[in-house]
Amino acid sequence: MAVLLSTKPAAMAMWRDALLAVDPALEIRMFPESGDPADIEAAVVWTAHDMAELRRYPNLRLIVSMGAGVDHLLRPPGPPPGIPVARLVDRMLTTQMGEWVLLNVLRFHRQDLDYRAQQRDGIWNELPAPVTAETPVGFLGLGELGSHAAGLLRGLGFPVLGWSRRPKQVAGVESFHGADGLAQMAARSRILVCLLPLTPETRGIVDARLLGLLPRGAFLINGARGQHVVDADLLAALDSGQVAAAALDVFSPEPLPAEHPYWTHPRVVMTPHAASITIPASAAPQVVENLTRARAGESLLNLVDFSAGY
Ligand code: OXD
Repeated sequence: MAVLLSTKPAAMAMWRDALLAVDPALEIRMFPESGDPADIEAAVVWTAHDMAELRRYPNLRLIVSMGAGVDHLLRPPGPPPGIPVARLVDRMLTTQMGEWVLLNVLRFHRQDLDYRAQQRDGIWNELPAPVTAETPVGFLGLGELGSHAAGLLRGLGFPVLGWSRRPKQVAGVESFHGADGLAQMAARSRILVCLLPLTPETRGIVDARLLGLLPRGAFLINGARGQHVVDADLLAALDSGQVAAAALDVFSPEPLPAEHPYWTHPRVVMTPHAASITIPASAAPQVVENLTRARAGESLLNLVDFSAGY
């Protein structure tokens, strides 16, 4: 039996080597060279893989997303019925995202965009001192990534608020849920960080209404999916000053077309979906563990809940 890998060509060999380092007995096939479809028992795939293609493998018993997000697996037609899907919950992914959030919160909190602009123009001018304890940071999403980043900010003394679909308690975080909770949290968030899973309910959640509820001059940080943000609404909010600046790692579509206004907007800081990149050597042990569990008919680690969409 074999494991099918499907990802960017540059990452394929790294994944193969990482899986073989955990279990040298594995047979690895690299898509599109899948060999006999009957051999494939697990598919470890990233965003470009077509879910219809996975219906070709009659003995498939496990699908694994190569990242934390699974929206790509849930796109129509979705995974083959009855095949369990697992996502990655990985310390290195969580750590990287925490660092990226921290970088951008501090960038905005410490007026770095303004100081850079002043430096460019040769201006020596001290801006008002930022007060950490008076700068609430609101998180959309309190899953693995959100709770970890929230904890880092809490440790620095920021008041931290968090909104999740279902009620959730995270130490040191004032939590909100539901539509009313979202509005209450937004009204207090000087910096809004989106780390939500992409589901039909969260698509377009960062729209003119939500941005309009933020305190004037708030900041947006999006490390989740481009489809969470209504781009025209964000650009309008940036241009009116309702949102002072945005840090964006994710876009719709990706790569972002060269003519998109974000590229040159003076108040947008971009990274190319690089906030948190899967390191195969870190993720491989849980993939192999899930394969062992799937073979034994045991419950999987980080199983995707299709009803919740993540
Ligand atoms: C992920 C991502 O889902 O990198 O892990 O976007």
